[in-house]
Amino acid sequence: MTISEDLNRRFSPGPQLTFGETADGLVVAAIDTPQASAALCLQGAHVMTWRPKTQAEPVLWLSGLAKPTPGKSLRGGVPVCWPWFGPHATDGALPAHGFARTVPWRVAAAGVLGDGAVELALELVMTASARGMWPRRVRAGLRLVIGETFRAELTTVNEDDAEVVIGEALHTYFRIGDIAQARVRGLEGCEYLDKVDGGARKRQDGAIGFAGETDRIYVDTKAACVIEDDRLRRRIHIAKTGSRSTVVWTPWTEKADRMGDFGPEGWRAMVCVESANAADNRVTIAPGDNHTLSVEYRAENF
Ligand code: TA6
Repeated sequence: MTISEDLNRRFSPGPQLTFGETADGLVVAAIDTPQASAALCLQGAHVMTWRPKTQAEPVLWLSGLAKPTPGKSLRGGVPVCWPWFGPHATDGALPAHGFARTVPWRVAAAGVLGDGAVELALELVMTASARGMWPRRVRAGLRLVIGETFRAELTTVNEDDAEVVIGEALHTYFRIGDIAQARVRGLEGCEYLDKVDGGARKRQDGAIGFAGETDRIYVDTKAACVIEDDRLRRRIHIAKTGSRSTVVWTPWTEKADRMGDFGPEGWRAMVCVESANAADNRVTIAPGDNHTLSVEYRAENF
């Protein structure tokens, strides 16, 4: 019996959630209900796509070049950044944004809720290489509830006998019609670190519009955000709990070309609005305690 056959036997509630495998043996899950369709790769607990049936276009952006590959993260969807955000604080040889998005995760539970949404509980598998990077007795779990809205809850459990400090983000790529005709509201007046200007501390004046590479960590904010998309004529509502930072990023053309995995002009059709705990807002978790960062996404046509 293959891994996906075993997962279907143990966890598939029916055609709403089925498991398959790539040629490289990576497990992918397909969700298809009257409310939405979605796909995720078990490696990295990486949701790749989500399209509510009310939407002509997916709400998550995924590079046309994205292909699940062992040990590599995918450009797009919802990368899980954990147990640090951005470059490692002391060891530049370690992967940016931590290891969670490139290690295996296991299915702990799955089912269909009363409202028809598909629920999945995934657990990070701490590999020897991950433990080598971060020798702490700490568990990570991701609960997903996928229907007309999208909910994700990233929980960290500290089973160690000392406190642990983590950085984290749901590094979500949202699909928009054209970055030059979109803006982000909700962070007006918030302080941010401008990574395009040497990390300078600034304060947001008005809505966030885009005319070039933009890479900002908004700190000390619990605010919900809205992406207003004039081209696709829709708003994407982003609510969060357990998160004090919001990262807003577009690579624009030069950086996207250097990164090489956005596909032709792919950067025009995406913006990252990442619910995080980064920079000043890293989270300290006492021994035996836990912490959850959660998001809820909803698309609304206008
Ligand atoms: O969240 C924005 C950011 O930190 C950018 O600086 C850029 O590095 C982006 O994440 C993508 O990082 P990745 O490691 O996925 O290529």
